[in-house]
Amino acid sequence: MLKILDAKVVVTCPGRNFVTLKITTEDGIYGLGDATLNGRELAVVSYLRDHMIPCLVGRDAHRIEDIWQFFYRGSYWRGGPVAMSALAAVDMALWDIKAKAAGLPLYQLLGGACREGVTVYGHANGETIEETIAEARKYKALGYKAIRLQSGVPGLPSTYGVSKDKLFYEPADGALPTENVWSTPKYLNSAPALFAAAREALGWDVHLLHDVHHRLTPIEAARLGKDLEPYRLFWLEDAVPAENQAGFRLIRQHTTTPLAVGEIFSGVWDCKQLIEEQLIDYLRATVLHAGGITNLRKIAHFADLNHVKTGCHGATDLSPVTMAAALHFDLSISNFGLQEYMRHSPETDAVFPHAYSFADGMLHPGEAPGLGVELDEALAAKYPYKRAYLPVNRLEDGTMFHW
Ligand code: CS2
Ligand code: MG
Repeated sequence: MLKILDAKVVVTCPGRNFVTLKITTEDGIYGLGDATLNGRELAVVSYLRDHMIPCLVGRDAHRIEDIWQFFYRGSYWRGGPVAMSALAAVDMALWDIKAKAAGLPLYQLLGGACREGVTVYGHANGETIEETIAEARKYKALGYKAIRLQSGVPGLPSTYGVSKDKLFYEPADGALPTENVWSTPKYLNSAPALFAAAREALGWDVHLLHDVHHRLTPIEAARLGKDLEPYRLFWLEDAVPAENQAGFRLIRQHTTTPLAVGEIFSGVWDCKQLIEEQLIDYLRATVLHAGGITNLRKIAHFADLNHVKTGCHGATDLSPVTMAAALHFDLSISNFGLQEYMRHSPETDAVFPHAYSFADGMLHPGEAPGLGVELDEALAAKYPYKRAYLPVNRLEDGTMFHW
């Protein structure tokens, strides 16, 4: 028995908001869990502080699966991004504790390493094709084997994934939602040219990816997939909003461009049909938003039965705690595909010192016991919460659209 004595939520904003759960046991061992939900952070803070922590104290920290089931089934109102992010934080912290108690890096408790390192992809973006390719060259020079390309759309003032700061991308940019403008015709006319130029400039020994960010209809996505086939993308991400999983059948009928989806998924029910019918190639679900390591392992094993690989989300709004947990998970599963790695800012890295490191296009979680991440609470306290929203998107005629 490793009795939970205390659990607390730390909110900090070293350039962007992060929500961290810290669970401490009677032996003094503590574990960390990330509970950050970009733009809705305080909802998860309350879900943890007001509803979950009172039920945590006094339980045996070793009983991870039982505690997971207690909070999943016991909440009655199952699933969704707030509850599953909160549950994920508890789960990450308990796995951190268990591995620290065993004196092992977490991946060793998850079955050990299936590979030498975790191949990651970086984000190259620019206002123009030329600027985007120049950024991509920098990532190639850094040793990345896979690079996501996002470029400005001629005729639009801004678009997803194109940021002022080229190395640290943070979309939550306003105390109230900023309004972006979108045009699918302008986008569809410009995207293929980006990849034609990219293959010309970068060659074929680097994986190229692209994030549509939920903005097409299935037939538009089918057209884009066909247009991009000559450039052999590693994946085309979030081609359409995925609430209607059957919508992916139409895309699949028209194109062989590999499809990735799932960074906003809360669990297996968001992707069961996508996986069973092999409507996607990569599942983007994360340790943070899909209910923790306990849940994501089950989903990954189910995906493995259907030729679907993992491709965990790893944007800046997932803290280094999630990045570390993802790396232990990625190292330990057989159907690993690719890991997103949007570097955090130096301020964030100072608040969350960590053992994971980058070399030769891969990240490794390191050999520190547990997740291998710390939380500098004194430094965290210097960055108070600062409300920030993700943008919203309207079509040129003002119609509300997907961001
Ligand atoms: C994006 C994210 O990294 C990605 O693939 O979809 O940047 C996403 O926009 C943010 O995580 C939203 O908070
Ligand atoms: Mg994405």
